[in-house]
Amino acid sequence: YKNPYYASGHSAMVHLFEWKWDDIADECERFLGPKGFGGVQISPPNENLVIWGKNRPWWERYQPMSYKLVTRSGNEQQFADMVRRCNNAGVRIYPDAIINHMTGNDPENVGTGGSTGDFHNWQYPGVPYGRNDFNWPHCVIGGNDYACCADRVRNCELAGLKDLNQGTEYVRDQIVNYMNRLIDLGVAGFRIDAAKHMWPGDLSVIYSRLHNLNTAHGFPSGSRPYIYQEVIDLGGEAVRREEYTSLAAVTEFKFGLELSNAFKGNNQLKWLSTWGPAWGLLPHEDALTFIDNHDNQRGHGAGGNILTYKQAKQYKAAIAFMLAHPYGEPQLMSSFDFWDTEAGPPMDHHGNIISPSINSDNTCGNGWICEHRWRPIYQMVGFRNAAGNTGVNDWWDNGSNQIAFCRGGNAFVAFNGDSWALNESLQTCLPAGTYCDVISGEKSHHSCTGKAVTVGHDGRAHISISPGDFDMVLAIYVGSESRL
Ligand code: AAO
Repeated sequence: YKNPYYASGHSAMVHLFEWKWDDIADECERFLGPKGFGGVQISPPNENLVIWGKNRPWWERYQPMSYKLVTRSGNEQQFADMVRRCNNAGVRIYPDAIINHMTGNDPENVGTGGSTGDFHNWQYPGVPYGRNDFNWPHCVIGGNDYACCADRVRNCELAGLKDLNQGTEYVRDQIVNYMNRLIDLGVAGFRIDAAKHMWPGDLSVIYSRLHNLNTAHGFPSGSRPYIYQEVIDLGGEAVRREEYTSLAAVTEFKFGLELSNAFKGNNQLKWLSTWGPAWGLLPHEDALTFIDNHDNQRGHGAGGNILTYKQAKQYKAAIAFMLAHPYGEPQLMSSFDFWDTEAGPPMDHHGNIISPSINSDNTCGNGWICEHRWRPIYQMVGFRNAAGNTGVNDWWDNGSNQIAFCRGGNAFVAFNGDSWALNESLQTCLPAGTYCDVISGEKSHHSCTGKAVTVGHDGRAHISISPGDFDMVLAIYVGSESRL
């Protein structure tokens, strides 16, 4: 469950938060596949409660009404079409699986697929679920429970959301059937929402009953789904992430916190020479890594103190470090613009999601940020693919916030987080030649639109990044030569 089964030569996953299936299919073909992205995390594909009372907030999708594949993102046929087209483009699909709970006690009770419910009586006829399928006696997780009481974290309701009992065979069957339908349609794995709130033993049974990935979609026979479980563990809680790593991968929330801290200037970049488990992070193969996610970019979940698209220069540098470094399985966030932390995606007055528009410089419009289309970000996916499974070598730092390292003999990156210029002759480990920095520009007609770096026969090159530069990063790799 720890192999994402990316197509060869592809890496890194992007969360296309609240995107429509048709738009994701287009994006796989026109951008993600050609740029070498490995996969897409999609918003929950199953029917959710429609919440007009809060003007269709983004979080209505975390309140399931049934396992019918009908949401604002599209219907079952559009879902199937997206998975097929993305797999053909070499891009895998990972749905967000909401299997811990159903809805809260909202006064509205109709879902995106037309299912209704009677929440005060735990009735969800669209599945169907009834009172016996939920944990009993009824209780709600309190803020103090996280520190003391693992049983309450798992048996009581998260934020008042009706808490399914995954210990019963009937509930397991409904969940397994739902996930297997998605696997048969060609998905490569799942994010397990709120995994902390489910018993590892129950999850283990559910995972063991999942089908192998569909060979008709290009997966090797016998492939198990890639599973990454959402467990927020910054330390000091009754439930620990290690309880889940024997089952599958886990979201590593310390990763984004530490890198945000460093790239905001609160911890010197030179310390990143030991980046990885030495920082208290999970073992490499257990960690799904990211800077921000859809919760903490807006103060939900592990909240606050995280770099997001709103601090673009530092954010791009933190993302570049994540993609340049071999540790972890990186995931990128692709957001819609927001100020109101509860607001849903760009939508018309019927509540239909408005598609992103695509500008000539690759960026998006119509209220979509599309961080994954920012040049320094997508170019670093290319860097990661060129680096392959090499390690970090030839680490250099100035004793402060200027750092640089190589990935084998294929790729070189430098960062300047100091308030003075980086101007050094450094070992790049690359064959002699002239390379285009993929951060300040790109290769175009045998020349560079940004900085050009000339590597000598000893592998050394003059590297300069001044504090006034648009980005604090410089990156070159075998493949970014100005002439080939
Ligand atoms: C909505 C309304 C609620 C209403 C509810 C039911 O907002 O007012 O009661 O409906 O009617 C999302 C939204 C929720 C929304 C929900 C359903 O975020 O606001 O509720 O949809 O529509 C915990 C869970 C974690 C969860 C996170 C939000 O452990 O699994 O809360 N994330 C996922 C999704 C998320 C989604 C759900 C789960 C539900 O990613 O989008 O909710 O499907 C501590 C614990 C964490 C805990 C947080 C927040 O964190 O460790 O496990 O996350 O508290 O309660 C420091 C600490 C850090 C701590 C944090 C906050 O940073 O270091 O550990 O402070 O105290």
